[in-house]
Amino acid sequence: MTAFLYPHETKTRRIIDISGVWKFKLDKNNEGRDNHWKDGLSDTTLMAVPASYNDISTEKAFRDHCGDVWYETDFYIAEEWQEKEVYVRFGSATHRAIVYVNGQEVVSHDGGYMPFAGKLNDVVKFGEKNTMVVVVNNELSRKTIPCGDIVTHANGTREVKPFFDFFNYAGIHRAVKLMALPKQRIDDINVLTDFDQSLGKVGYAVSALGAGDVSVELFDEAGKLVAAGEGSEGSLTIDNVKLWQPGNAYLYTLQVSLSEAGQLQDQYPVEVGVRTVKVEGTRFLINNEPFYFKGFGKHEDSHIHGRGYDAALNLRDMELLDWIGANSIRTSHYPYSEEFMQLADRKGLVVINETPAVGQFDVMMNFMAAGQGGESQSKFFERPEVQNEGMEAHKDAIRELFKRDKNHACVVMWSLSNEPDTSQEASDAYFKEVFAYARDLDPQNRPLTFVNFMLAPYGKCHAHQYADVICLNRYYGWYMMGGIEMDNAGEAFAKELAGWATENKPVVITEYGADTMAGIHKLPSVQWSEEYQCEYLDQQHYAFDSCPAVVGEQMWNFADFQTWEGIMRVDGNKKGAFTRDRQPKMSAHHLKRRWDKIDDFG
Ligand code: BDP
Repeated sequence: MTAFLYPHETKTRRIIDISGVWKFKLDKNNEGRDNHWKDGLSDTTLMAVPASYNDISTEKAFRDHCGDVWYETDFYIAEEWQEKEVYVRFGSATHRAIVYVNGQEVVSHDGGYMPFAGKLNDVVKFGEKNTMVVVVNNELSRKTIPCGDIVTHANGTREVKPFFDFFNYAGIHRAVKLMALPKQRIDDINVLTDFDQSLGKVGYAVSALGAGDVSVELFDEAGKLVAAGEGSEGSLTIDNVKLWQPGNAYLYTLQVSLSEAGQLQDQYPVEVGVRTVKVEGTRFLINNEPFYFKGFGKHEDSHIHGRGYDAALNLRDMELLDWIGANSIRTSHYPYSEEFMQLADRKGLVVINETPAVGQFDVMMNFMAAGQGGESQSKFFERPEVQNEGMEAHKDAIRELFKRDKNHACVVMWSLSNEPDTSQEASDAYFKEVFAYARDLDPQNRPLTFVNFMLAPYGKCHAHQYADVICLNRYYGWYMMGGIEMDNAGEAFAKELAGWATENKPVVITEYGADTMAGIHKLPSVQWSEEYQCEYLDQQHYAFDSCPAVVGEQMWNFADFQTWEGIMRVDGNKKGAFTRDRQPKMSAHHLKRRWDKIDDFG
């Protein structure tokens, strides 16, 4: 668990951020592993950490690289850290990495959006300079999460072909930190909250490494002690509890201490929002009230940084979400940074937390075929590599996400996959196993879902029976029934929704959108114009309002974002309500007018 507790500095923990500008080298000929680049790089250029490496250079070779890239930096470890356990921790490296310190491997990790940490005590020189080399790889296959493929072109150039449209940004995307931790320490904490009228309850379970007695104290936002307890498991009560509410967050701090013979060994804080989440029939209840999701599917995506962590961007996004009257987002299509999740807790932003399982169907062309009313040719879930290695990678991704994010009040539901091809019969057995696996992992037992795509409309989906909430991505009026036919899109969508409503589960529309170039205005509207996007939204909203089982609408996408290049996209996906530089399109004002009138509850 060492990697999964966020690196907070406390009385007993020391953290140093070693992000910055590091040495960097593309492994154009795929030779670094054989030629021991782990021992030190030559002929390097420079790279920002954290950042995607793709959009920094002016060379295509960087942007479109397939395979390994190498990073190197030097760091010191203080003499006085010898008594501690010392780790290097990466917030994420996409999609996989191996870390070497002074030539020796300290950790490797698969999966591009989760933290990992390597122990340094046996490989570092305390009080002296140490060298770290990191190899990061961006390849995708049907055995990886997310899914994709690699093609080799006539001139020998290899290209990653993701089975999704967002750009396959890669690199060290989140901060790299040195951590000095006590040997006897807190290793894991679970919280479970509840309330009964004005009485709040915070259940907790702590596991520790090494001996020691656990005690906990709960503080309110003013720093006042409101409850305390002894022992590694227990329940605290809060009089006159202030609930964590959408748009109106309140966070207590659970201070966990580990002591031996009266000596403090370790201390670690967890922010706790007291709230409950439940699905009842077609209603999604937060704090026992029926909640209506208003918001977006997002991306971690911006100019230059790519998918690299950007604190200013995250704050701007929070401001825009607030302005437009949104109360929720989905972390499409991978887990976002820990700092984003902390902000969501703080701001009361409701989050559907998605794993990086995206592209679980054979080719993008199926998607095109579906838009034209064709049948999927995909045999994705019949492939042994998907059923074996792919399934294992998927389970790893779920387990790690739940471990990292289980205590966040903002997380109200887990999305296990985006748009898998559940029109195939073989997807039934696959998702039966994946859902069964995930069911046991969340101490808070939050609802589980996956996001259904239009190839598996009502009556044709083989996996929705395992989901607590039906999440639908639909493009009536864009990929199908676009242009002159759009006037019928709302009715067609409403018809499908009426089918889903008979399942007696809540329905959330997790994607609906139309590509729109900011600044193109047409009267009458045409596709890609700002007018069309607004008219498109009206058609969708008509359908949602016709169906009482619909408990939420998350437009695709919050902002324009970078994609692979090709005939479907003009320098990116332009379905944003905001542009990539976070300014509103006409549709943003249109949405605001609607969402300002829809209450969070009701
Ligand atoms: C959906 C995908 C999303 C795409 C969107 C689109 O879930 O990632 O960006 O379509 O085509 O199928 O805009």
